Amino acid sequence: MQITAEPHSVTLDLDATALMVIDMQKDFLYPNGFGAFLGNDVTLLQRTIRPIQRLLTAARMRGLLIIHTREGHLPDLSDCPPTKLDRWPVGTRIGDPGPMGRILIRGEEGHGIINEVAPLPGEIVLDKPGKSAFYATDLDAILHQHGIRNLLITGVTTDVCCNATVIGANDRGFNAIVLEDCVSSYSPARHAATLETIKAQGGIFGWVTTSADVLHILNGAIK
Ligand code: C5J
Repeated sequence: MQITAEPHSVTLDLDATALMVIDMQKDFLYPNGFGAFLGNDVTLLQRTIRPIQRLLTAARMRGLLIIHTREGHLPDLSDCPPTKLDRWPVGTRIGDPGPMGRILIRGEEGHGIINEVAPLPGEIVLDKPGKSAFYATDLDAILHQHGIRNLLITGVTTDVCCNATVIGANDRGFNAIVLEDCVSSYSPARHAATLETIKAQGGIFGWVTTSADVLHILNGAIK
């Protein structure tokens, strides 16, 4: 099936396609989360919630593999490299007490996925210590096991974890198709620049499309 995208349309075999919902965590999206505590405008991220909900519904109906990710670390921080700790002032570091529990620590309230796009039982929830969903996770093996070649990329933030995952996917031979209304950044400028880079030079890292284009295909293909 051909899907409208930039820089050019892309063939999508739905049986070889997974929906990735990246880091839709309370700490990033809720007004009482860590992102807001740092002064970010979380409403910029919240605009992704409705389109992701619609996609999840259609993907579940079509039987697509759905993979949710969460960025976070073990309580003893043994999986957290110094590069993720040292650059920020004490009080705003991973593991410090935040408004919704210890910042980006597995099991804390803020680390959880927002209620609006909560995973259903049986859906994969991948805990990742890095920005890329491929780093120190079983993602590559999971995708091969399920015969997946295409990844529909949604979640937050466009410029950090979504982008790192797109680049990781491209390097490993997976097609990354980013849904522009389903990803967002605390910075509209970085969001736009990231999408521009992904689709530059004939699709150097992947493709950019919209949820409407994907829903059109998914809803026409419900089994
Ligand atoms: C994500 C971040 N998920 N911005 N993390 O993008 O630190």
